[in-house]
Amino acid sequence: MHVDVIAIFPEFFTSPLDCSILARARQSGAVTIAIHNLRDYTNDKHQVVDDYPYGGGAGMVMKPEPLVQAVEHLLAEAPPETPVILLSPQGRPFDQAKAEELSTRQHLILICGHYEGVDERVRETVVTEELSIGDYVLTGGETAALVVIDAVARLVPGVLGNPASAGSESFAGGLLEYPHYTRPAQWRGMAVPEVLLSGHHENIRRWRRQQALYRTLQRRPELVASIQLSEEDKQLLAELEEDTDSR
Ligand code: 9D3
Repeated sequence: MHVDVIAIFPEFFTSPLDCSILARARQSGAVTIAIHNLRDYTNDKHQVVDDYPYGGGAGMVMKPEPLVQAVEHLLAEAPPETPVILLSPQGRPFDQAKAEELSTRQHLILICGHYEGVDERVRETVVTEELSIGDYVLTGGETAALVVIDAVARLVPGVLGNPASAGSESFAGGLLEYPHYTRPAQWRGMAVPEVLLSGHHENIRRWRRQQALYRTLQRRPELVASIQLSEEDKQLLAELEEDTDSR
């Protein structure tokens, strides 16, 4: 997969994309990422990328011409139907299903918004979809682009060593994860649950499923409501209601 990012602060991306799994993905060639400085697509001496809003009001608006020049330049080298994604607070909420969908694409173009917003005609001209990463206010679209790149890149085949680790976790199964423990078995007076030391794989599987259900019910009840519970799930939940020990 190739990702082009258009930003006014290209330096923002250097360390996050040069660390850990993303650095390895780039070195291996499974994911290539190019950061483009929006100012390189201006035609004036001062490389101006923003201007005052028509109608007045606070803040500045990103000018359409540099953004559209940048996108058109990148689209010329991209496969047909390449998504052009604007990161903005007005976008559809980004989620795991969207990450999975994007991970199947050969090429993505991400536009990081800044200032009060982007001239509406950029959407009409080149943007194919608009994504938000959640209902909180960021300083700009760069952090959102990093979130999207991180969530999508790890799903690209070959990026994670073990293909199972991409799937069997929070959200992939629709539930939050069960609690994890490692050595020592006793630590600061706290014991690892007995069942995990028992070697009884079926009991461990049931305990983990029950814990995942319990946690999700406590913390994210809307997720439990959105999945299809098996007969075993219903039994595990009923057990929790009668038995304070299994919580
Ligand atoms: C007071 C009006 N603000 C809209 C909520 C203006 C505004 C704030 C922050 C305009 C742009 C921004 C910068 N944010 C993004 O570009 C952004 C974002 C976000 O703030 N939250 C969640 N997802 C995203 S994606 C891009």
